[in-house]
Amino acid sequence: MATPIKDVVLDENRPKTLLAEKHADFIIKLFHSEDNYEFAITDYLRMSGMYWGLTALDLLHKRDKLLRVDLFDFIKSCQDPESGGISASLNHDPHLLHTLSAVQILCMYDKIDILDIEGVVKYVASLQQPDGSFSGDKWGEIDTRFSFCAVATLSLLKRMDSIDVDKAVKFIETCKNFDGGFGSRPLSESHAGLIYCCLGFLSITNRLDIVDRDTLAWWLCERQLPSGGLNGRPEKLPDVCYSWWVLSSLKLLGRLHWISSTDLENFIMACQDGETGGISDRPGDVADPYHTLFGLAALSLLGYSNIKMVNPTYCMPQEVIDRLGLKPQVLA
Ligand code: GRG
Ligand code: ZN
Repeated sequence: MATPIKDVVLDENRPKTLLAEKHADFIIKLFHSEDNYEFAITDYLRMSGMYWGLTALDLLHKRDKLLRVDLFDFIKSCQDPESGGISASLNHDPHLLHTLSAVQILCMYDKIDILDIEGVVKYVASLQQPDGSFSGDKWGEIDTRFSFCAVATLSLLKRMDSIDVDKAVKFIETCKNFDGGFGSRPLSESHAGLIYCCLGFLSITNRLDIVDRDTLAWWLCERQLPSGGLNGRPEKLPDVCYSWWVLSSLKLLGRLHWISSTDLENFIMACQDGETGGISDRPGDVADPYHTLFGLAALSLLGYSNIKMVNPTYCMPQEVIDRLGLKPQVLA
């Protein structure tokens, strides 16, 4: 039976070029909107939100437009002195996702020393389970996202020695599916976001050899729809964030050329908001910093001029990864 396709149609009057200035203004405005309702209700994802915004701004060569020293005080105050983990915001529980985001931001600004680094290392190591997997926090949810967050954080800190890497790899291997993809746990459905997490994990641990390369690359390139956009799994609508999760995965597999870059570029451009700036999941939807970062990062992988080169494993500027001397694995 054929797989039903859900897609969108791009409007003739859609934006066709990159609205870089507008996107920078959109991000900067978000950093100055502490008093509004939306800011208040997104407290639970503040640290990752800051990583999305600051990375987007940096990729646009506009980092200097936002000089706020209180950012670093805020990050420092989110580190829990007891566990060493970092939370999304003040008075929240520490979590691996926000620990990684904080470490990513501080690496980008070369300010990692403001943290208690031993505390972070101890926190990440404490979340590894006997089967090699990682829980996201002390409450115990297991997910391949957290395996990625753990090794991304520790590799940025050059402390991979603090966990059992072989066991961590074995757990990821148990999440591999018949279609070459990976899910959140053993026997879970393949999903592009989790495929990125598992390939990013294997790139950092230098174990991309365990991947069924062409089976997976085929599944990934099948995510492209007639609109040019990519979905995260069969029968789903296209969404700009999958431009990153799918494309970075194809890049790690050395198969970026298996999708049409012109069609994807058209789709991402069509998701820009010409009035407010920013990029949304689909044309006409409300823009947000998450889709703005992943749209820009995908354009960077496509070689778009005027956007800094992004690293496909860490989703950080390549120049930062080079400065740290990291060489995550990428298949030729
Ligand atoms: C440093 C870039 C970076 C990432 C950190 C958090 C994380 C690691 C990656 C997230 C990966 C991701 C997007 C996982 C998706 C999880 C999931 C099963 C989402 C379900 O999505 P739906 O059903 O969306 O809401 P679709 O598009 O499938 O309809
Ligand atoms: Zn999305």
